[in-house]
Amino acid sequence: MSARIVLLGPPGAGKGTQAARLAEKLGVEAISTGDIFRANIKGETELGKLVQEYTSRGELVPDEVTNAMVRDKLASKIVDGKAEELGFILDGYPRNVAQVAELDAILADFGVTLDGALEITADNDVVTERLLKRAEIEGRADDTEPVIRHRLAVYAEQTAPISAVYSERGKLVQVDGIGEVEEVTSRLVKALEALDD
Ligand code: B4P
Repeated sequence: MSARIVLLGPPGAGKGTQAARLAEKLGVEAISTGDIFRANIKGETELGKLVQEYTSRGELVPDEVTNAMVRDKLASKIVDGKAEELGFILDGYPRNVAQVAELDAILADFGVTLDGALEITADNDVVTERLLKRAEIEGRADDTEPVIRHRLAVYAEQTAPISAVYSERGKLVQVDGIGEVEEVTSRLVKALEALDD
């Protein structure tokens, strides 16, 4: 099975939910840039102070900050210099074309390649409903209606185009994100097998 995977899809498509499930199945770590930012904001670290204004507005954090953080995180996962054994599910990264190029560069520096990209699809009405429901439970600062609308616009403008990049490389499989969580996981596992072929 593939073990170096990026998970794409709009906010609320289920990336975080599915990344954790897939990572467990594959025995690799799920790395969520959103989770790392939120942990830093909560811990009031320098990074947290720097990114809070962007995440709370639903803007992308500047590339130089995100790229450096992802490079460090992936490098820290290499055990005994054996980069070929590095496995991950990246959730929320890359999020624009420049980040795709940086991920290519990071992996090239490590001497490894990406197995592929899985894109979870879901329309704006469904994801908005899910995020508003999450707002009632978790109260995330970026799950308010105006910020969700802005996140979806940022997604359409900056993130959606990267699917075409992976598709041109023959590295993209799209998966319907509508349905029960377990059902979506089964579709993703099948999609992983398709990437392996
Ligand atoms: P993220 O944390 O990545 O937020 P997200 O896109 O909203 O996805 P999330 O993982 O939370 O939601 P999910 O779809 O799993 O990013 C937050 C912010 O961080 C960004 O706006 C940006 O500012 C910054 N950031 C992150 N990465 C960055 C990068 N690379 N570059 C620059 N900035 C970056 O789930 C949503 C809800 O749906 C959950 O409540 C879940 O329970 C529910 N759900 C999931 N699957 C479901 C299903 N099948 N049915 C019903 N509900 C479901």
